[in-house]
Amino acid sequence: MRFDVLTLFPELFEPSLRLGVTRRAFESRQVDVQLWGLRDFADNAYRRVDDRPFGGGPGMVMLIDPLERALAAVHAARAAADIASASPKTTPSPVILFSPAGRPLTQARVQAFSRSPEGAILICGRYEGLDQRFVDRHVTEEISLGDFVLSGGELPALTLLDAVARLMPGVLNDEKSHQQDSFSDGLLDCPHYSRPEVHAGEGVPSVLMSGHHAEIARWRREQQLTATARRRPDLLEKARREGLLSRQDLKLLSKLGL
Ligand code: 9D3
Repeated sequence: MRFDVLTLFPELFEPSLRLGVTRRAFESRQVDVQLWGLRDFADNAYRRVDDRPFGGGPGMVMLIDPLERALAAVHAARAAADIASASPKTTPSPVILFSPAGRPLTQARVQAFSRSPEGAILICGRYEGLDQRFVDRHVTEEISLGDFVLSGGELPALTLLDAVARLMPGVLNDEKSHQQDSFSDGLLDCPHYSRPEVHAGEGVPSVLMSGHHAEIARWRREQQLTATARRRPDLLEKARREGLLSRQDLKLLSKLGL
């Protein structure tokens, strides 16, 4: 799939796309990221991409004209690549704006992106935001990372790309870690331990050294359920509602009074 990223800071993306397990997905073009520097679409004289808001107030607004020229270039490049491809598509590309006013990103949305052949056009805002007329005409979805304030949409875009890339086949060494991901069954993860067996006088839970696979699985599930009940009761309620808990899970929770 292809992601086109419109940003004032394309250099911010390049190092991250070359690191870690997700690098495989980006370098193989399984997740094909094309970066577009918004300043390249400014009026040549000043390379200006922002101006003061009508009506006054603090901060600057991203100008509609450079944004529209950049988006037109992206649409043209995607159409050209699509016509050249073996299986041209008919669905229009989603245009995603990262914005504090967007809907929070979820693993369900990440999974949907990872299964969509068309990918998306990602727009990273800076300053106070974009001219609303651009949003109204072109943006199909606004996504936030949560209720805290960042200085722009670049880190949210990188976050989405990372989350999608690690779901590509062959990117994680162990395919099972997908299914064991926190949130794929709606629960938090269990604790993990490795060598040394004793560190600063502290051992590891003895069940993990017992070699009893069924007991280990039961202990881990219990850890997941209790951690989720204590830290994220909202997630436990959701897992209950969605029927993701087994009869054994429910029995254990009621035994623990959760
Ligand atoms: C008081 C008005 N501010 C909104 C909270 C203005 C504002 C702050 C920060 C406007 C834009 C930004 C830049 N943030 C993003 O572009 C952004 C973001 C974020 O700040 N938090 C969580 N998710 C995201 S996605 C994009």
